[in-house]
Amino acid sequence: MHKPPGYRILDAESLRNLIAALPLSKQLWGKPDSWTIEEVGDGNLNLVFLIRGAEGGFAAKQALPYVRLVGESWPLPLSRAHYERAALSRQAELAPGLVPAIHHYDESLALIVMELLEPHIIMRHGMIAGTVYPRFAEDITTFMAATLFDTSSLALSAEDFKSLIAVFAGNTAMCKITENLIFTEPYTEAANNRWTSPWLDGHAALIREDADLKCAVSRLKLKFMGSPEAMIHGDLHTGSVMLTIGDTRLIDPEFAFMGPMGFDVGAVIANLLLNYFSQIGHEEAAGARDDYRAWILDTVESVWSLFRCKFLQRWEGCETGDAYPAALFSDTLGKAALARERRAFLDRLFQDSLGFAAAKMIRRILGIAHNIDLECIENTEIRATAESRSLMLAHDLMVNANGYSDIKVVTAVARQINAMDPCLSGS
Ligand code: SR1
Ligand code: MG
Repeated sequence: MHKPPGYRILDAESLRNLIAALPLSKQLWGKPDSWTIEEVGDGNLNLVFLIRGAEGGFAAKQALPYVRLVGESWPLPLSRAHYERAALSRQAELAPGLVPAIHHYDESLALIVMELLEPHIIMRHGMIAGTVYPRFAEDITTFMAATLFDTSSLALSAEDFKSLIAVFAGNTAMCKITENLIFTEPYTEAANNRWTSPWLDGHAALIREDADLKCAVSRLKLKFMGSPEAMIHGDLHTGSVMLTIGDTRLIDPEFAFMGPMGFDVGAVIANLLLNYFSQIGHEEAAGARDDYRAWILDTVESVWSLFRCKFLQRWEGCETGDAYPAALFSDTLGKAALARERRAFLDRLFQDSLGFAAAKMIRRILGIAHNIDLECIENTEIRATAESRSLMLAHDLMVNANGYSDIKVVTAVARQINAMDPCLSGS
């Protein structure tokens, strides 16, 4: 593994010295030894420090040369910080106000010092607590429509589009994580896999034996590996969202590359649905979270319908992309054909998004990296009920995506599955 000269793993004191020597330290006020610095990273990969002075603060994220979740036995290139910075910079231009500002970048330390988001919290935690986020659907769809449409060949010239492919082409190690952990390992007897045993043993075995499902997930993997449609965030789950009631920021695009748009849209839908099914483990009495469940499913519907609308609007107002040259569609018949073409494109993207959502739900239950939404349910039987309901929906979404003509069908089926007898859904 390549470690740039000068790379060292930081701790609070070495970070204090490093920041103190930078001009941005003035924004913290007070002497460096008065700053508080704590390492708070709870993700799978990196160190995250919060640095607070008398008047302000920063967040500093450092890539480790290995996967934090597993340790040094699983090396991982530091270059992910380079791609994260490249993606964050591009996202800041395309979706202003929806990503944290970068204040300093040190390539040799794989360190990004950025805006401290306070009092924002990770969305997953807020949803476990039952907090409604009224801005979320608007903000996430603005982000996805802008970043996905504007980095595609629907908006860009052929030259600019290919340059963007080149910018992210080296992020192969991060793609490989996704290719293995999402599209392969949950469908085989991989050493990394784990699930809520013994309740889900049967589910896990059925998934390993289901040839149709394995074809469907491999079709999605093919699309992930070979469809550079747009610059995708690449890991857009609710742990990559920091928010308050009135402000939403998307963080952590270290998996960014030119990939299929549906991978991002599907990640958002999947993580909302996983949280929906997890609510049985968070409510104080049966039904106490029903209003919250309704908000989650409304949000799932809004995410797709607002995204579709905003993406179409961007396309309708854009004549710069080389994929559909404006000159071919300038007459009345051409305009009508292009309008139909746009809708057909969105229909295909919807199907892709449901497939990717399904893959993301299955990996969080049977693969290595689980979601706190489900993991924090201490009663294993209740957790298994939530997980098996999630698997039931995911399985159907993946093999039967064409049967879901509309996002409201997805939420209706989720509601039905959630109402099933726990014994049926947990067996
Ligand atoms: C071993 S890394 C596992 C997962 O963590 C990240 O958040 C990605 O989702 C990745 O798949
Ligand atoms: Mg992350």
